[in-house]
Order: sequence, then structure tokens, then C-alpha cells
Amino acid sequence: MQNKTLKTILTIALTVVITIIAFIVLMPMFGPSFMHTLMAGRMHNGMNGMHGDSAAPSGLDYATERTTDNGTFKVSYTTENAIAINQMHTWVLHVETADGQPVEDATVTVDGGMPQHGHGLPTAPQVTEYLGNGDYLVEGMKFQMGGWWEVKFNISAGDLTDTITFNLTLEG
Ligand SMILES: [Cu+2]
Repeated sequence: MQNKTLKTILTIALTVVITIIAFIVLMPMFGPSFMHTLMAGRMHNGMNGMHGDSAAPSGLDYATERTTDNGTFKVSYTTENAIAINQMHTWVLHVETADGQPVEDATVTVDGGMPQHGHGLPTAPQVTEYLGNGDYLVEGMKFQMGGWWEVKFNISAGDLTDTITFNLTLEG
């Protein structure tokens, strides 16, 4: 009778030990892929609760040359061919009047963000130099993740003020 109880206890103890060993041995093999998926989702969502892998809305205008919201200026920008995530870089913004004359010495402010994530730009980019011929140097541009970004410029020259929003999607 006592012997049987002892055997039962030993069997249970052995099973527990084997299970624990199996877990320790197998976890490094299956763990990382499982945990990574779990944690990646948590971390992304944790930023503001709105992050997700939602695709950008269809029908967005990705043109780099466009007319401002009220038709006051024609604006275009140039940047590096492939913008690297988390890399500080510069843009050159070109501003013309509606009839194609370069706009000199405008006051340009920069704003932007990811509408689907509810966050703005990680930096505060600024126009630091007027390059002539309607060209403005924008310094401090940075995007910290891939996806759909909006970059907004407010342009004031003399009595004229207008805004424009460029869309871009970054791989990342
Ligand atoms: Cu984001």
C-alpha cells in the first residue's frame, strides 16, 4: 500500500520534471518566433493604441508636384531617392505662383505625421535657407517607420498664404 503511493508520487514527480526539461529544451526552438509575433504586436499597439498594419486609403495623390489647396501656388519637392527610415535628411521645396513665376522669400512652415497612427513627425523640420529661384531647403526631415505619411507645408508670400499636403508611403 505504502509502496504503491510512493510509486505514484515518483511517477508524478518524474512527469513534472520531464515536462519542465522538455519545455526548457524546446522553448529556444519554438519560443522566439512565437514570442516575437506576440511582442511585435504589443509594442506596436502600445505606442498609442492605434498602430496597426492598416493599408493607406486608396486614391491618395502621391505626386511630388501639386497645386496648393486654394490654387495659389504650384509646389514640388525633391528628396533622396529612397528615404531611409530613422535617417535625418533634407528636402528641397520649389514654390511657384500659379502662372509659373518662382516665389521669392516666402515663409514656409512644415508639419506632418501619420493619420492612421495619430502621431506627428518625430522631428520639427524647418526651412533653413532660401536657395534662390523659388527653392527652399528643408532640414531635419525624419520618418521613424514605414507606412503612409503626410507632409504639410504652409506657404506665405506677401499677401498670399496657402497650404499643401504631400502623401508618401515608405517601406519599412
Ligand atoms: Cu506611425
